[in-house]
Amino acid sequence: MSTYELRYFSLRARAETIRLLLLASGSKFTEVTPDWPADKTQQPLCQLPVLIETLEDGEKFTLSDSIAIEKYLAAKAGLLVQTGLRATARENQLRGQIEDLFALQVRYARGAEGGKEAAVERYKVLADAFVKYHEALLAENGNNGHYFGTSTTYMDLALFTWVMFLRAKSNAGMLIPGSADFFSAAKAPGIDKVYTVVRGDGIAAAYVATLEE
Ligand SMILES: N[C@@H](CCC(=O)N[C@@H](CS)C(=O)NCC(=O)O)C(=O)O
Repeated sequence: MSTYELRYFSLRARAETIRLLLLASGSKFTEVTPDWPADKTQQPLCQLPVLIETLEDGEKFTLSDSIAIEKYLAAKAGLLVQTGLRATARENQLRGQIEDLFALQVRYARGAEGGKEAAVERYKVLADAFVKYHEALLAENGNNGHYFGTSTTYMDLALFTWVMFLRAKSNAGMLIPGSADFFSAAKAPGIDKVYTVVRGDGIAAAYVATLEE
């Protein structure tokens, strides 16, 4: 069985779905927090997260980019949608929409004043469209707490960590003001159901236990 090293900052942000997937699959892994920016150039693409897999025979596989890492781990755990190319394309689209909003949060948190305003305006438009689109899709699937079919897949997990990121009290000061409101239970009941179902799903139990730590 492979073992893993996950390199990231001590933040619940871009590596959260990766942590969830490692715990959900019962993988043996260690977390390393590089010294930043001193260790920046030691990373394959000068950024984090980075995953290093050590295979049973000692071979190493190093992967950068959060979504690539997530999809690799989800595929290994059998958590990607397996009902055809269109479902896979939709899964990629939905995950990409989360990334668009996440990138705007980073722009807001890190950007200069003018950049902040532009990030807020863009976020409002995209979050509104996101919620409408996802609510329609989830309703089409019977509002059962899953994007695809009747069991938890990668997209459900990704949505869970996104909503968790928005709702975490510890993040409140750095997020776009009001950004979580778009995703409230009242305004996004289908999305909230996915959040609740994943939180109570055995697959997320090991991860959820870490939230109380
Ligand atoms: N597309 C990349 C973006 C990675 C990224 O922006 N990482 C940030 C942390 S969330 C980073 O390494 N920042 C430190 C720096 O650029 O110096 C991914 O999803 O992994």
